[in-house]
Amino acid sequence: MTALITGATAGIGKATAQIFAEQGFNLIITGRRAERLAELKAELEQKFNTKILVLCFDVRDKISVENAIKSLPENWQNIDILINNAGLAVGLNHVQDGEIDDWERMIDTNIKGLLYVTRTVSPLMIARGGGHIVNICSIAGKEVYENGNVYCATKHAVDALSKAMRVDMLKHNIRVTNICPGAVETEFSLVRFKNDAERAKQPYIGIEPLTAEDIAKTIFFVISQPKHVCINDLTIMPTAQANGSTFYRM
Ligand code: NDP
Ligand code: 8X3
Repeated sequence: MTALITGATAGIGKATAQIFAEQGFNLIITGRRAERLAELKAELEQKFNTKILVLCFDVRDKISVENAIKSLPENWQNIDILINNAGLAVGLNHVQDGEIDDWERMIDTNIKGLLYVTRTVSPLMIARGGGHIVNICSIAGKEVYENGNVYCATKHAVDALSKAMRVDMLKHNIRVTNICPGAVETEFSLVRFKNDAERAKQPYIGIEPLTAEDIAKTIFFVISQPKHVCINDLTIMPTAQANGSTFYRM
């Protein structure tokens, strides 16, 4: 089995690569930070009996996405599982104070990037008669919260696209799963707060957040179901988080 994971240089994508490699999957790991991808490949190939292929590209660049995936050797084009994970939040402001560059980064990465990758990989799955696409959405794709505006809108788009893909790809035997986590402690908050490490810790103060491994295990559970079972939509939260904006902090 071969899986392609976008955003494997950190957080949920990296943890997913670790679990999949442990389970013997061949992996195509992608992201923009080439050094981290090379390190992860070396680590996983040394630890586990698996093959790892690195593709370094920015999901926002549709030509790079197409060229990278089309450059895959023929045996690596047999992609069984696509994990559309690469994504980010940048900034946390009211709409009237928002930075337009931040909005564009989120829209270009979370919506357009996911579409470019899906547009390139799904025909390969169709040609082989099936596959499984897992879109990493968010609780922000189910609800909105103060200051979340554009990030929430991008994840609502992912939620809609998961439903739409499920319909369009039904006759091609492609399962589509939408996974919606609450707060997961990764590099996400550091990116959202533009490398302000102190500010980045705040969302996790007084709660036990989810870990990247929690989500990776959930992804593995979803893709391990028998062929006739599709988990369409899964929301997973820290016990101390009730919804997009309600936390119980000790
Ligand atoms: P991290 O910041 O730890 O990891 C994000 C990954 O996305 C990195 O590997 C990064 O790789 C990749 N990425 C970002 N932008 C691009 C780009 N333009 N092109 C290619 N790769 C890119 O965050 P998480 O692991 O937490 O986030 C993963 C997904 O989970 C995101 O879609 C996020 O929205 C979602 N999510 C996160 C939650 C959380 O609380 N952490 C909760 C709910 C959903 P590189 O920088 O090397 O390109
Ligand atoms: C990330 C979770 O609650 O910060 O998608 O939007 S949240």
